[in-house]
Amino acid sequence: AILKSIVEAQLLRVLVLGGDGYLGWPTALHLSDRGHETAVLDNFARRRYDEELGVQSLVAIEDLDVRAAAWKEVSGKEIPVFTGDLLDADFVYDVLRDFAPDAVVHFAEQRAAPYSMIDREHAVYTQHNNVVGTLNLLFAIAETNPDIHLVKLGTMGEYGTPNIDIEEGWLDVEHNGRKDRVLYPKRPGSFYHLSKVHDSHNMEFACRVWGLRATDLNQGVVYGQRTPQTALDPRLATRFDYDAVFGTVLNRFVIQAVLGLPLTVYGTGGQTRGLIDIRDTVECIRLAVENPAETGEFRVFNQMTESMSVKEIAELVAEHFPGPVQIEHLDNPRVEKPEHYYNVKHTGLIELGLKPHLLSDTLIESMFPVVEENKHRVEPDKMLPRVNWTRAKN
Ligand code: NAD
Ligand code: USQ
Repeated sequence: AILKSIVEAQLLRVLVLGGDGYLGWPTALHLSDRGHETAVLDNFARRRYDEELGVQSLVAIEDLDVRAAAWKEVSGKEIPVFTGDLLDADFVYDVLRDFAPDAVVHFAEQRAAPYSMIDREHAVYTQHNNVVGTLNLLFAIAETNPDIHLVKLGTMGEYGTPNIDIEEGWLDVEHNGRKDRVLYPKRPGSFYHLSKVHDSHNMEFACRVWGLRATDLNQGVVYGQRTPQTALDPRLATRFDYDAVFGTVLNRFVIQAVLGLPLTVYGTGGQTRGLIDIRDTVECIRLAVENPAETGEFRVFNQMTESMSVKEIAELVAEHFPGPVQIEHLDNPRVEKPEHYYNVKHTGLIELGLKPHLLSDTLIESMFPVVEENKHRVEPDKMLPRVNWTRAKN
């Protein structure tokens, strides 16, 4: 049945922007494996942030060309590599003309909230890189082929933690006896998360006025490192960040548990977030690509599979780790509500066929061994948060 559905699925040309990153690379492999003609684009900014911060991925990663060659060896499939910056509009137009994609999957942004809160320079860099990169892309799509389906990574953090249910992108409002459907109100928690809100508005406008088609995937915090394709060869591994700037919460807690370091819960740990397994991320992208938005439609999915408070995440890691684990509550360096209502609608991707991997089922087998094999690469000093939300600094 799986073979039949693969044969029946329309094979597409898909360009993955940010294809050298944590999620972009495994997504490119998943799409290529599925039979789509897949290319990747990246400017390697992420590798430069590592140099700037003096950190490295927990798992060693190969250069993008080496990864693409390894994939050819393992699968027989080509993944062409385009090297360049989305801020270079001519380059973006040229790549769209050259590769002529049916869909563009856009991961290529500065994605760490703490990085955007270091100082003015990092906030400006983040918003300029993210907002202008996406704008260049919208213009290039509109001019070269407005039929291209843009699949864009947004974030659950666009919504913040409102005291009402979080809908999928849109909200039906009744006000003074009249009704309308409006973009869901946003209250993000960092200059990075704000950049995603600005992107969403620009995309909705481009769909409304130029008739583009776009899917905005408001993704929760991702965990995990291996996918069926990256596990085929060590040269296909994707990055795994543990430092306090780029490491995400569950990945960090797992690494801390293996290293015997206390799990760093910020504040009370009552703050609740949406989570998703990396294997579900790549599958959600496939589902969005294979089921495009309509012409003129700005479609939004909440790409998360379960919600959990930070304290619950720490307790779960401690419960599953086969050894002693200490949980430490640090003063929260961020400004965020410690306790709040959190109820998110996330049925769109399930309706397209997503079968989620839930956290408690899969944590031990998929993550502890990867960390164990690579723990000698960790610098424990880089685990402690140093970026503070309350200080504005030039
Ligand atoms: P990542 O930093 O590992 O990958 C992003 C890639 O984009 C990097 O390889 C980087 O070099 C590239 N890039 C950045 N700016 C670019 C530019 N101007 N031109 C060309 N390439 C550029 O990040 P990731 O964790 O893979 O996240 C990918 C996307 O998913 C981001 O947009 C992020 O906001 C979103 N997202 C990530 C998570 C998560 O937990 N990792 C959760 C929700 C949403
Ligand atoms: N946290 C801790 N201890 C830690 C690290 C984090 O308590 O050691 C807490 C934070 O205070 C926060 C929560 O865990 O409340 C999540 O933090 P995070 O660093 O894992 O995630 P976040 O900064 O929100 O950003 C990550 C990705 C980003 C993506 C976002 C999805 O880096 O690209 O957009 O997750 S979401 O959170 O849904 O907005």
